Amino acid sequence: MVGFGQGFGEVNVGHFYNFVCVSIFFRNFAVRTLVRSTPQNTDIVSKGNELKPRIGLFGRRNAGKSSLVNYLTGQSTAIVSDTPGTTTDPVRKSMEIGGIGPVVLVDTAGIDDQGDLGSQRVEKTIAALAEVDLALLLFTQWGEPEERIEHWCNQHGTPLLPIQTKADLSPQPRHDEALLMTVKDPSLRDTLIAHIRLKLPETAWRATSLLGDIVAAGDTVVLVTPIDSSAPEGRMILPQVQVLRDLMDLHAQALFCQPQELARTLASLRELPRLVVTDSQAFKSVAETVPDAVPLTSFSVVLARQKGLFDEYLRGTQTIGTLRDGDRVLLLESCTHNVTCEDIGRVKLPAALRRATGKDIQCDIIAGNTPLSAHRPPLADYRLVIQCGGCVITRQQVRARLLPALEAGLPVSNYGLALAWCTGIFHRATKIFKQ
Ligand SMILES: Nc1nc2c(ncn2[C@@H]2O[C@H](COP(=O)(O)OP(=O)(O)OP(=O)(O)O)[C@@H](O)[C@H]2O)c(=O)[nH]1
Ligand SMILES: [Mg+2]
Repeated sequence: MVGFGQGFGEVNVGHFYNFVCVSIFFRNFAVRTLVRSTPQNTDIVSKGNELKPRIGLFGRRNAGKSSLVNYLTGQSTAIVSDTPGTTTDPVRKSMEIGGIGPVVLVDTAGIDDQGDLGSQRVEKTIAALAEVDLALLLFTQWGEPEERIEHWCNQHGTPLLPIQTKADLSPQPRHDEALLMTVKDPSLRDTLIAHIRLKLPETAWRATSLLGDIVAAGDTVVLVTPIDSSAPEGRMILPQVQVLRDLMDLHAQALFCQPQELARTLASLRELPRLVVTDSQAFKSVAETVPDAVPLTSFSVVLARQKGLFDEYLRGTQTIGTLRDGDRVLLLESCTHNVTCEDIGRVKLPAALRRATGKDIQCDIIAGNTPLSAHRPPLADYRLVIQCGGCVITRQQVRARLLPALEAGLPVSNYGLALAWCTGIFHRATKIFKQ
């Protein structure tokens, strides 16, 4: 009897499991067809970390998050154990997804962790949630913790893929839209990848042109870059390289020069350039040389448009004109190593703000990933938040970084736009992008 009962049970579960997998197969046939019809991005062969979309794995402790990272990457990168709370800090692992390119998987600590340390881990998990382009929500049972993540994603517009894990143990679906998964079945990997491909927004992985709406094939663009003591040895900095590459993709002509050679460079052209892009620090002298008829902007402004919340920046920057004595401004710097940024954030921008406003303004700076919630004084004490160009982070990470400020109703700006305001060229530097 016992044997029959066990066998009967296994057969039933097995049939149901097979039925579920077949349903998934047919459901995903449509997915595959759709995925195949999306444009192939074969020209992207490698990306820096700042361009790789982030896919986060969230769920309760023991939901199978680390197992799924290993399943997806085909490597035993993440520690897997049946002890709840094995993963403590977010762990990042790169992998390649066909048709998309490299992505970063972010394995996180369980969202149901408890105690003092546990709640600190949950805080880190929520911070990771804010910076991902797609959240995979893993669960074996659906309840309050899952609804909390779902609600957060709905509120912040983060795409969510619910995944019911350990379907080999319990294949009964517990959520209408969830994908049934088990790491015991290697054949489900393609289905999972197809769903990820479908859910990951194209804006997260397809690099958008920086100047494609302004510059056409055959146009000439002059790029002004001072080579001074803050310029790195023997190379150009990333924003300059990015703009150059964009212009080459657009089949435009790019002409580099230093500020002192700008007049000669312009005079050597048979017709006026379509655009001049300059380093922010040289903006003032460059603006005096470039004729009014030629649109002028800065590398930082070009990058702010691609990476940041440009409309919010345009509005927020005007707050500089209303700053009063004693007001505090918070500067956010995403890298902790770039000497040029340190120079701007710690010295040039605070000095420029004081000079431009004639007010005694107190500037504080946060470098790296320190959560804004942990910063003292609290956000409410600030009149304005100014974010750096974010050249080492993704667009979603810039958004995540500024989210607490936006939620607190604080105006936000950007290094390039704030410097442009302080040197009196804000309107000129942004005019071309408002037309
Ligand atoms: N049967 C079965 N077991 C699984 C599956 N996925 C994970 N497990 C097991 O579930 C346990 C927990 O897996 P982990 O991947 O460590 O879970 P986690 O969500 O990373 O857990 P924390 O790091 O503690 O939050 C381990 O014993 C895994 O072997 C699955 O699909 N089927
Ligand atoms: Mg884990």
